[in-house]
Amino acid sequence: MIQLYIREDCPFCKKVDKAAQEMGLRPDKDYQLINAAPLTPGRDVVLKVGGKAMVPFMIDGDTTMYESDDIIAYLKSTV
Ligand SMILES: N[C@@H](CCC(=O)N[C@@H](CS)C(=O)NCC(=O)O)C(=O)O
Repeated sequence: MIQLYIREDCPFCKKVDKAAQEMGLRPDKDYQLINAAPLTPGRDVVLKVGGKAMVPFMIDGDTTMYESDDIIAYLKSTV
């Protein structure tokens, strides 16, 4: 399942989540939202896999991506 690392207070994260839902994707069914606020396990994954302390961050198998617009474009083209 696509993993989307987010922070509750992040407008770019909200934008991606909203776009995903508008595409018909369902949280917990089609993609997983994971809290990546500082000092969370999700933050550790973002840093380890992506190398940058930035959200939103997406993992879909071997594909990883920062940048909300890129993630939305990826979802549109692949899902
Ligand atoms: N251009 C990026 C901006 C992302 C961004 O600025 N994210 C902020 C949160 S809203 C961030 O990662 N801040 C640093 C942090 O959370 O450690 C995008 O569109 O995704």
